[in-house]
Amino acid sequence: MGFLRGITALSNLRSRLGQQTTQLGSLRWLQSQSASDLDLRSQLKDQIPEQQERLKKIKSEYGKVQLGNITVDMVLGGMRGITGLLWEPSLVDPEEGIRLRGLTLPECQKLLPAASPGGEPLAEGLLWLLVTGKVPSKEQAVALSKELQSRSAVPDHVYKGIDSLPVTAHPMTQFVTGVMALQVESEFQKAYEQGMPKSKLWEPAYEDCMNLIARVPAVAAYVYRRLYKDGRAIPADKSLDHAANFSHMLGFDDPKMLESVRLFLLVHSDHEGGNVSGHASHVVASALADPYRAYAAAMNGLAGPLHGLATQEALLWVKSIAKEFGEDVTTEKLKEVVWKTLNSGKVVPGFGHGVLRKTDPRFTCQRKFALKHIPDDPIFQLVLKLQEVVPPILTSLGKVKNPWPNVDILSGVPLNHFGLSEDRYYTVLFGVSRSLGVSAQLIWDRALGLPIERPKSVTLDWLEDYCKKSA
Ligand code: CMX
Repeated sequence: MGFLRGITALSNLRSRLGQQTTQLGSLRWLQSQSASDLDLRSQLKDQIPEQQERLKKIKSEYGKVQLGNITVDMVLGGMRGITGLLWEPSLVDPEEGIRLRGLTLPECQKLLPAASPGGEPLAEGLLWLLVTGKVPSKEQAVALSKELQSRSAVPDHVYKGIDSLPVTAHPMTQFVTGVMALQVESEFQKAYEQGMPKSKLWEPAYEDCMNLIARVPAVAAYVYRRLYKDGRAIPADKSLDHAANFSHMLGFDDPKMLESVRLFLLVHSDHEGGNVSGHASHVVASALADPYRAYAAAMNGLAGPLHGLATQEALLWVKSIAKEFGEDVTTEKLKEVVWKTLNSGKVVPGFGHGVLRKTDPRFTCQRKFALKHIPDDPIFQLVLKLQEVVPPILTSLGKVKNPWPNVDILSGVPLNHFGLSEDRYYTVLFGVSRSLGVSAQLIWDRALGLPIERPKSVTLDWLEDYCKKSA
């Protein structure tokens, strides 16, 4: 025993001595390092310029190198031109623009049931079209309206969740918080947990999507009333259609405002699947996350300034021009403003597009509406001038593929005219509209049993090696 204890004591001493030597070594090594060597951020900052140059070089020297059916340009260029998603409710042609289930926007306006003869389509009819591909009768649209109303009650905890945020939180943050609070009632999640087979999952997906569409207007209206009005929610009016009731809950009952909201829901409802919000919802749902989670993901993408936040940015921008230079600002002054925006490193909001190569038909559709209902609105007049001034300037940059106006430069103008003037709220309106298209696809995702999405990614090292070998 004594011998054994002696051996243990010796080995403990050796290991303590060893530790001390190592600690001394570490200390010396530490002393030899500069503060920036030990700081992750500084290390990263040093690496970035080199990697940026590397990326540029790969693009310029090897952009056209093929990787199977695609090119290096496509891998590095936000996957432009890669057909990689199935999306049923709509399709965007670069020259012609959007078709909702094969119908152009003017065709939708002509064929879908309206609240009054010749008026803008009912959102319920539009939803029917997006889900089934068929133009509904007025009776079918009214029946769907009743179905949505029967699903529209929002649990109190949703409002409490929103109330827990500071009022300074962006309206989209408050809206998405409300959407995630709605998620606790997901039928899809329950059904999955209970072992529902994949082939039947479209049914709870349908339940969630319809509940979501029915409830988001009240959630959105609550955010609006909390931020900009007296904080008291306006109860739903069951005699109104989906869009008109949304307008009513926001606090606007002018018949022309109701028409503006119906048009807004139409033009923003869907834009095929590759845009950030559509794509985000699709990929999240592909993991069999429920429709609330998928829609919330879409909304977080929509809140980016290059996508749906452009609605807010465009209105803010045009109004700031009107404020600074007056409504009858000269063309020369407008050119200066556009250059100033560009030179400050910003994009010109409401112009350009990732897929379209012509003026956005959603812009044209709203222009027609504005000419009919608010022809003398000064902000509308200013947008018409910008429509002339901006494209030649963007073209002169030599890199912009589409210098023409998109949906966002005009979509806020009629609503602004009728009193909804809070620019920062506009992306929430866009989000309520998108619930229609995104949900229609989420139902089909599950009905068609689409698989989990898993595109391949590569590293810069891999890409460079591959390009060099190919060259
Ligand atoms: N103002 C300034 N520069 C623009 C521009 C604009 N309106 N549109 C494109 N460009 C620039 C791009 O930033 C890009 O510059 P870099 O190469 O220096 O990065 C270059 O022109 C090429 O871009 P592109 O291929 O023509 O367009 P992208 O597909 O890259 O981007 C979009 C498309 C919409 C993000 C871009 O046109 C843009 O930023 N527009 C303004 C924001 C906007 O209105 N977004 C809403 C779009 C509709 C929607 O999703 O709701």
